[in-house]
Amino acid sequence: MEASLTARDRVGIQDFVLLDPHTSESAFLDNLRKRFHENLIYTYIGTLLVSVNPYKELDIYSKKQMDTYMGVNFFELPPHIYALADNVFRTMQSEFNNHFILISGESGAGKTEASKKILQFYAVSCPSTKLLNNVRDRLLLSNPVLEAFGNAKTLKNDNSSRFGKYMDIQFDHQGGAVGGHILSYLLEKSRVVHQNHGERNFHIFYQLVEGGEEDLLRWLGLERNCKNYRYLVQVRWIKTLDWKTVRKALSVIEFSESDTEHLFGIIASVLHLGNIKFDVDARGYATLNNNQEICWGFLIRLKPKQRSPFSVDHAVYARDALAKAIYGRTFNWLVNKINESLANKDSSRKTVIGLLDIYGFEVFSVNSFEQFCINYCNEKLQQLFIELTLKSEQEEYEMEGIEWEPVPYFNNKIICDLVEEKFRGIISLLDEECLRPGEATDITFLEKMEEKIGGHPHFVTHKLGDQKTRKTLDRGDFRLLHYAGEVTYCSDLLDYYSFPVIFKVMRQSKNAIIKHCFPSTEPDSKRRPETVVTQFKSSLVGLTEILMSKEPWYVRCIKPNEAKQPGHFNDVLVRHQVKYLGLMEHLRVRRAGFAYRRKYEIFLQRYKPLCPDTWPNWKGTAAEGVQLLIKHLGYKPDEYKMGSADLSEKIYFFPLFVLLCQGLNFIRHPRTLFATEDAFQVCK
Ligand code: AD9
Ligand code: MG
Repeated sequence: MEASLTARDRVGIQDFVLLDPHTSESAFLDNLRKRFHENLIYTYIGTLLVSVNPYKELDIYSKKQMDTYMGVNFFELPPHIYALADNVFRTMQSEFNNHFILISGESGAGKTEASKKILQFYAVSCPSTKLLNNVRDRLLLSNPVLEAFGNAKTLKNDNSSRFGKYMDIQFDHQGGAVGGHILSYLLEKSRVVHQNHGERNFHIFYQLVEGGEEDLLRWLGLERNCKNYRYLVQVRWIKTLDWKTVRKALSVIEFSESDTEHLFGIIASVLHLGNIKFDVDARGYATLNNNQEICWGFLIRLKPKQRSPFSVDHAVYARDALAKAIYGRTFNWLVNKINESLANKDSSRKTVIGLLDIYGFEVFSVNSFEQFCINYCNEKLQQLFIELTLKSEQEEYEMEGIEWEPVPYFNNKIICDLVEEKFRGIISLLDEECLRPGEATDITFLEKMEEKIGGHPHFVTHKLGDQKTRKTLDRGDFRLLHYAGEVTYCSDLLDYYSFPVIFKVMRQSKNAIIKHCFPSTEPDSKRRPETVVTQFKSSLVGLTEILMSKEPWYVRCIKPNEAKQPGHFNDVLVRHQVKYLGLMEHLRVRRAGFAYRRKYEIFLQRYKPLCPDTWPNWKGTAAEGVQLLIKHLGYKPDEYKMGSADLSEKIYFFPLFVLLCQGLNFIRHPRTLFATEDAFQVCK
């Protein structure tokens, strides 16, 4: 007994639900810290997995570990990302429905690593045939390619995802991974032309310049020195995947020689583009020594029946806009190309597990359009988590007629509304300003926000005073009090320049990818296209719909320190994350609620051997059987509850679409047994 107490003291508890019912935030933190120092980075809250970034390689991801977790009951082994992956897989197999794993946490917390571990687990644990191995390799190798083009070093993370990624892995009846599909969300294109101090451009640029074969570099007109390229001036060596890995990955996912040539041609031309320098002519307009057509596109903006020459600033802006457009469109082409290679042509029914790995919440000293979008995206995901866990779980008790003391929680819907509400949300106001090119400025946008949403408790500007946060603000800035912390944004979110001349030139390119990315059916410049932020908002609505039609699972990643150091557990930093991730509330609902719930039939099936005299001649209903069984096992009335929701009430929980696809068998708890923690111990 004493020995086990000592062990528990040392390594903490592997499921927070087993902590004292009145667990304080400090006790929660103590448990996380204890485990972290023992290299036990995973802890459960029921089926939710909390993961603390160890910032060092741990010997827990071997093939042997994978085998250990394969097909084993979730709670029977120490918490692990493999246990979660396996549980999701087996639930999908037995219930034949679709699932998703939402991996969240701030920048550098370990989301991308977690998603890679899950994918690797499926790659190893799924049935294998020659054909399936092909798919498996492509699924795995899509990662290094997308990381090369979509990740970069930031101050928060040396391998920070600068795009959002949702990946569906499709499984056949036997559980073989037969295909996949990737959706990408808003790449941070501005990084191509500008990086903050201490940050880098996308990895691929350095991989090419530093690792590219001599012949290739010569052909591309590149020198092996990053310092020679304006877009790469801030060179700092970091460990990334090497050039050869990216090359090999490209060939496995069916990129032809000519595809890769064109792709690297584009990367090189972006670098060359960045090095174009403009001079000033006698009238103060931008000129170029070089008189190529593309250069002409940078110097003159065609307005109807009028040519207006550019200043140097304008010309630089046009050059950078082109570099961003080329890179952004090429990235989308890349994702489509990968999707073609992952596509499953067989039309038989599949089930999917979706993996969501999005850029985490981030705060820098200067935060602009990209941070606004990234943090808005994180608000939306937190909102989804709240909707699906804290809110729906409490509603379920109400519906099942179970006595319940509501657990209060902070609902960040108020912040989502502030950003996205029709007509008066920040995005709407931004759209309105974008409709007034030439008139609208950062300041008019700011004034509009002050007028329309000045009274909002989560919005602050210089003029409104700093009562809400008591920190000074510059006139051009505004601050949002996000669920995860305060962020000050500069108000230059407006972006309305378009350069049709350059795009026309692009269409004449001999590079097949460029030709494809700048089609001649480009929406004409007279019709106002949707602004980038509105497109982003719509894509997030689409993502939410995709997720809501699936069964959710959660991995909440925590960053232990800002210095990316192993062994450092910063209490203040971790406490803050525990707070805003809503982990205490989630635990309270789980703990005060019912850790275990099973459909009567399933419970009976599994535990009737504990009461062998009664079966197999039992004639009553499943509910009566459960009553009998738990009485026989000696449970007291306050240790369990019998749910009473009927089928029609339960339908409310599941989107009609899923019901139609899966048939009524899908409904898991038409009548549910709820058990308290002690009862749950036996059930385990
Ligand atoms: V961002 O929002 O994309 O900026 P992520 O994705 O949350 O961020 P990432 O997974 O990239 O963070 O992890 C950051 C770094 O932490 C990795 O490059 C690893 O060096 C380190 N890390 C994260 N998880 C683990 C792990 N399970 N084991 C070892 C880890 N190292
Ligand atoms: Mg990431």
